[in-house]
Amino acid sequence: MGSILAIIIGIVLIGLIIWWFFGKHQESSTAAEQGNNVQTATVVVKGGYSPSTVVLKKGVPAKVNFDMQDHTACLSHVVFSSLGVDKDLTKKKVTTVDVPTDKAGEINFACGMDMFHGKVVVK
Ligand SMILES: [Cu+2]
Repeated sequence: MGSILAIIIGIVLIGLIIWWFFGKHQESSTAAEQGNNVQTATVVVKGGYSPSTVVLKKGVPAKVNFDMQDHTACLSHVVFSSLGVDKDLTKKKVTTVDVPTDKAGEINFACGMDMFHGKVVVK
């Protein structure tokens, strides 16, 4: 009996690994909340970024809040390499990154090891 169980566990694990690498992960996207000449969006950091895509309006100053709910070293930093931003998310529960919206385009961000990815879309 024990070996059958081990085989089943093995098959499930292999399935999970295949799904992780080749499966089409659902990408969540959220539009920023519009305020008085400011727009804000919150990304929950927990085993990844949720949502992984934030949509910002061009020309409105933007704040993207990273709500840290993860305890792994992997996600402890968020890096916007094109902006030269590298923030330690473990200092505060919520860390705000000011994102420039002067031109339309995509700004990518990632964890400190470049394993988890998200992006900000300005349009
Ligand atoms: Cu990482």
